[in-house]
This record gives sequence, C-alpha cells and structure tokens, in this order.
Amino acid sequence: MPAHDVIVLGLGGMGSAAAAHLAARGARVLGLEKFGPVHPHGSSHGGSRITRQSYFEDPAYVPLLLRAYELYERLERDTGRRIALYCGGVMAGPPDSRTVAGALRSAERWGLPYELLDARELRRRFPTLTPADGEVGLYEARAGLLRPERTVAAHLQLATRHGADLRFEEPVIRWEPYRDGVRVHTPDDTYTAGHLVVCPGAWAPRLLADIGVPVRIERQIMYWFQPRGGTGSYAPDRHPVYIWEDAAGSQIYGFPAIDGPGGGAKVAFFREHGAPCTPETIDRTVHDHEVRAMAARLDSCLPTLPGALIKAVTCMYSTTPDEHFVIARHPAHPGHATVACGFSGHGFKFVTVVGEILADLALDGTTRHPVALFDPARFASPPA
Ligand code: PYC
Repeated sequence: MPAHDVIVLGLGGMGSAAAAHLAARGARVLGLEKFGPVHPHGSSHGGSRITRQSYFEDPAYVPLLLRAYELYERLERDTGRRIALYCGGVMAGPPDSRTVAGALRSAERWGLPYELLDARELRRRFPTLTPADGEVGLYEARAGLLRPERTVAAHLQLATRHGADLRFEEPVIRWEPYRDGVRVHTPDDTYTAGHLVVCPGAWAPRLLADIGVPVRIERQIMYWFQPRGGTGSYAPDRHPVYIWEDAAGSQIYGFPAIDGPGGGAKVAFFREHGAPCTPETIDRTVHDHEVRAMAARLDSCLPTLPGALIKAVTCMYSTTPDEHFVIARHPAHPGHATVACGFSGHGFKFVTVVGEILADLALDGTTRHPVALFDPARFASPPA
C-alpha cells in the first residue's frame, strides 16, 4: 500500500485548497512545494484579488462562484482569519462592452442583485470614478476583494490541522504512474501515493506538457499609487473594486486603499500588456515607461489616483487559448492524476471551490460541480 493516498504538487492558491479539502475528508495527504509557504514567486500574492458574481466571462461560472463564496465564509470561520471584504464592485465601460454586457447577462441569467448606473450616477455615488458620458457601470454590492496570502495560509493551516504532511522548498523533478498510483521524485526523496493532484501554476508548461493544452505564461504588473489628496476618498466604504473597459476593449481593474494611509490603492491592466515569459525568465523589474502608461490611463478615469508610485510588483498569469480553466482527471493518466491549471488571470476567487472539486475528482473520479467548460479535451485536434 502506498504511504499516502494523495500527493498534491504545488501549494499555492489551488494546491493549498486541494490539500485542505482532501485532508479534511480523511485522506492521507503529502503536499510538495518548490518554495516556502505563502510565497511571492507565482500567482497567489499581491495583497488583494477581486471577487464578484455577475461574471462577464461566462454565466457558467456563477454556480461555482456561489459555492466559492460559501466556502470562503467557512474558511474564515474555521481559521479565524479575515479574508474577504465585500466593499461592492463596479463593472464599467460602454453599455455594449464585454465587461458591462457580460456582467448583465450573468446577473439576469442567475437572478443576481445588481444596479445599472449611468455615468452621472456613478460619479455621484463614487466621486473617485470619472466615467465619460455614455459609459455605464453594473454595481454589485456583494462584490469585493479577497486576501490571497491569507487564503493560502488558511488552507495550509487547515490541511495541517487535518494531518496533511506539507513539505516546502522541495521541488518535484518528475512523476510517473506506478502500479495503481503514482511515484513522485524530488531532490530529497521518491514518494508513492494512490493519486496525484497537480496544481503547477506558472510551471504548467513544464509539469503538464502532456495534457494537450497550450498554456501561455504572461508577465503582469500590479501598481500601488498614493492617491492625490490622501487615501480618504479611496477607503473601502467609499471606493469600490472595479473592472473598467474603454472603447477599444482595454480593461483595467483596481481596489480601494486597504493597507492604511501609506499603503496606497492598487490598480493594474486586466489580461493585457502581458509579455510571454517563464518563471525563470520573467523580468521582475517594472520600468518607468510602464508606470507612465498606467498613470496616463488613470488620468482619464480615476484622475485623483496616480500620485506617487508606492510600489509595482510583477506576477504571472497562466493563460489558455479560450481563457477558461483546465480542471479534470489527467487526459493521459486518468486513473493516476488530476490536474488544475490555466486559470488565465481570473482564478483566485474560485480557489475554495476548486479545492473542493479537486478533492472530488481525486477521491471519487467525479464531481457534482459543473466543470464541463474546463475539460482539456476541448483543445484536442479533431481526427484527420
Ligand atoms: O477576475 O476579477 C478578476 C480579476 C481582476 C484582475 C485580475 N483578475
């Protein structure tokens, strides 16, 4: 009998959640992570992530979001950590933009509460936002932000509480099917288990090269600016999270000031300006011309935000061609491994429910959650 029921490869957002759910169900879990606990080298750092339910990307995500919200609340209760702040969120832009029309479609399809605000009403309710006449915003009171580092720490805490053996600074070199399960090699040891859950983040092109999904790794930048005139009008009870699309289809997103008077407010481009990279080659320096480009964009829609730059930090997106996730039993080794990758810059709000789904797939081979959209077979070439 193998020493472990399940090995979880990667203990970032998704892997830590999978380890917690698996261990809570009584599985003997070994977790392996290349870096230390809660590290800034991948895609689960940066202090904040948006959460929202009127999902412009596709209404198919909404049932998963509703469950993710429940599980985030449970995670806060179980660990005593404050992870979510529901300060409200605005999806803004021209009425026919993907951001606004898509959010409206999801809200209508699932009967979610929302308000559609014209430019004047947006400016009145949120004086930090200065939309042009003709722009609108879908306001969702239950939108807000999540703390990614606290989420990972909470899942690691729960996994440990339920008996998982978590090993850090121990990279996986390779793995292979072995008897009825898997064998995993690290510089320190070789481990066996009944099943493997692979959550490689930006390391997907190397660790999941054989699943037939071209995951592209992109460099992204997060900026924290000190608002001109101070952070008062950017406090979470006055300034919402937002995703804002311009007439050319370019989106930015941002947050209230949540880190005290000196912490500034965070803003970034959403899924663009992302140079292809690898975790080894990413340029971690943020250049002056990049800061100037962001400040220039803010001048038109949040003119009081770009005061002094407090900091700018890079992270990586792992993007699939259709920007939908990959969550499934491994196509080539379905009895041995389950995979989760390609979260395409919009995965963090789903971390809790993805952990639940991965535990379902690893232990039972199936899940009650709707995951058809995430099947890697959608990228398989049709037979000639
Ligand atoms: O999914 O809301 C989101 C998001 C914002 C920025 C990157 N992803």
